[in-house]
Amino acid sequence: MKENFKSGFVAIIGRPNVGKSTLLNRIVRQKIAIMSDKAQTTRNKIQGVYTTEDTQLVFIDTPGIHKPQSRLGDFMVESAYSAIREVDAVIFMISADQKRGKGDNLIMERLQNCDVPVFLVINKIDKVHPDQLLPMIEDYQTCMKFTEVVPISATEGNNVENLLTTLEGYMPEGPQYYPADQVTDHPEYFIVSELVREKVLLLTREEVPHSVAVVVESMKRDEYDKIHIQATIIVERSSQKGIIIGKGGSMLKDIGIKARKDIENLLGNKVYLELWVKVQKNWRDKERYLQDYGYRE
Ligand code: GDP
Ligand code: K
Ligand code: MG
Repeated sequence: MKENFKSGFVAIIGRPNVGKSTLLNRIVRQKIAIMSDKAQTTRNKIQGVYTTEDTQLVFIDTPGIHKPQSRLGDFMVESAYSAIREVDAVIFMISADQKRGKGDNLIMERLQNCDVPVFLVINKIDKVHPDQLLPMIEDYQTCMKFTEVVPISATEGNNVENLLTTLEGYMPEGPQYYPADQVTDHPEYFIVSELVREKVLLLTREEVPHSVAVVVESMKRDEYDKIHIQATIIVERSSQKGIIIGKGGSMLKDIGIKARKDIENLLGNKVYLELWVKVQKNWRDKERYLQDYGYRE
């Protein structure tokens, strides 16, 4: 263990769409958590690792807290709360352009009993007038005591450096868990599947809801260093399959082109991406499918 090295795990928790994944991506400067303007796109805990000379912060991006609607929903909420118990600090993120809601109150109820530092991070300050911040901070401070309050803009990058320095100050002495050049400990399979799923949600908009999963079946490198990937998009209804394939396969082609670009950037290799679409009724309510698709640890 390096002399005086500090390290710790930091959970990012907050209502859907406040910008948790955006912040994580900015911090690790690489696209690892998928971003979308739809709620609940992040299903698993995704870790981003930020390493400096003397500190390592390991971030956990949690699925949004919301009312569970299926067993997958239950799992997502549980996963968010279990993250709180394993960490050295918690970022409770809110959005500057949103009023405090039930979801926020629910989260704060849970956070009140937690014995690690809790930082109130107000994101999207680029969207509001600075005068709006103080009343907002005061309002939240009536609910619970925060270690520090840090306003940021995850998309613009405002004050993100300051947030990192602040967090570093609260980390205990500890080992460097991951090599300095590693930004995530998730297998590439998972990240690739998330990138494909992001494109499906992005391009199909409201027509294909969250009942979509992507499984990477294989990833092989050929003699020219090109990576061949086979992935299956799983939907619940055949009508959704039709939408994803599109007229003459045009939608699936678009999804493939966009996902391939991101995957090539991520892996630094040329990629050949083969996509399949499969109907699997009610997979969200079947525990064993959750296991198969990696939503259980
Ligand atoms: P999550 O559900 O909390 O992970 O939220 P995302 O990171 O997926 O972000 C949800 C939406 O908010 C996306 O469209 C982001 O581009 C947008 N967003 C995130 N951070 C900011 C910010 O600082 N300013 C603005 N204007 N938009 C942001
Ligand atoms: K989101
Ligand atoms: Mg997210």
